Amino acid sequence: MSRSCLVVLTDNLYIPGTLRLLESWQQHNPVLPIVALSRDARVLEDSYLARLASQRHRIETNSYADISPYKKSRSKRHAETFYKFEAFADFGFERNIYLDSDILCLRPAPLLIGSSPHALLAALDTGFKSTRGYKGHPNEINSGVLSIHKSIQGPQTIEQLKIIARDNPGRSGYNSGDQGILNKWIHRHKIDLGVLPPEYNLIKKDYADTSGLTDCRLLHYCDRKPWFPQTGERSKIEDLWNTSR
Ligand SMILES: [Mn+2]
Repeated sequence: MSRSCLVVLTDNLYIPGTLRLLESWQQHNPVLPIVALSRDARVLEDSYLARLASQRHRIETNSYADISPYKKSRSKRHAETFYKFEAFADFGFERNIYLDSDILCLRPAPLLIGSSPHALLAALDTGFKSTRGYKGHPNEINSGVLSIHKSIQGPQTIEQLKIIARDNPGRSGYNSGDQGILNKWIHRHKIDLGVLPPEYNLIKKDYADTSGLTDCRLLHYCDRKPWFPQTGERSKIEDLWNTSR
């Protein structure tokens, strides 16, 4: 029995990223049981995903219906951002290693695979900028890479996150979406956080900036997604998504 599982959250827009992430992970790391989560039953039927995943769970979206994330947002996708809370469910493993589908694994990630004394592992969000409405916390984490210990898995955590999302969903920028809620939750519930080095979640908003790639383990495509149709030149960083096999 493996002590950790890999958890991914996907839908019909992100499935190309999910599959590429899993392929790249397996290229550099020991094989781990994969848990795939989606609100969309058809996506969970994807033959490649079905072959890879040892557990597939359809997200019960009714329990999120009363959480309205962005008052002014036009983005439907963002309304689903809170489904990431489901990565905190208990799937029967000591640690859930959650990875965003817009991440590409370039090198081994031993700190995610080994054991850790901390309840939660995450890297800091290097792009974080506080606003008038949201000052953030001393350690503002990025929610794209998480290692979640059994002690904080289960319905109680998911309910704590939903409560914050209902009462204090945030409005814009870093104070919106799942990441803002997660940071508030870490702070409010004094979660024991271990900070991962930046190469475990190298956040790229500017794809022309190729710094940090030589020791990067997990590359996070925070701007346009490399599998989306695109006109014009692709950057070297976007090319990596296709060629680093
Ligand atoms: Mn992401």
